[in-house]
Amino acid sequence: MSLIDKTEKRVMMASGAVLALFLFSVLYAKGKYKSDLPECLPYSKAYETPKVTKLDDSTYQVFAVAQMWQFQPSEIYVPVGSEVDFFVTSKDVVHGFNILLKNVNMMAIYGNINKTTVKFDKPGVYKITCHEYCGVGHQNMQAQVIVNYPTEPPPNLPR
Ligand SMILES: [Cu+2]
Repeated sequence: MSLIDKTEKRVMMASGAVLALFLFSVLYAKGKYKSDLPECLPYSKAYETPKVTKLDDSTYQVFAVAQMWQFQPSEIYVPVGSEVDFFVTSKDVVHGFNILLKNVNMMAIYGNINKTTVKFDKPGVYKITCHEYCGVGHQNMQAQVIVNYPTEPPPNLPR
């Protein structure tokens, strides 16, 4: 006679199956949507200085710093087709870092660096919003990524 009840065994098997399905879904989604899961990097003071660095014609690095109640830099200009690495940190409380239409949902945390990579294939203005309540000025906390053609757009393309 077994020490584990039959029903208990079934529940354990079912939990195992759900767990396996969950892990599979996460890995599948990561592959299918080619999502670059946010990473945590070792902290360095250097990331507290907001800046946009051009690595080459289509690769940029942004050190985004959140603080009550603004993001810096507040306007980031990149050409269409750019791949942008965002390194996000906070100077005070926990802020959110959400890029509209780009599936970016991160936290900006004091003493931590979160990194994600975003490819901007279409021109437009992509709003960055703080979506973690951070105090009285929270609703004003916005920035934007402005994605433009590198030079004049071809005449048959809309602006
Ligand atoms: Cu906020």
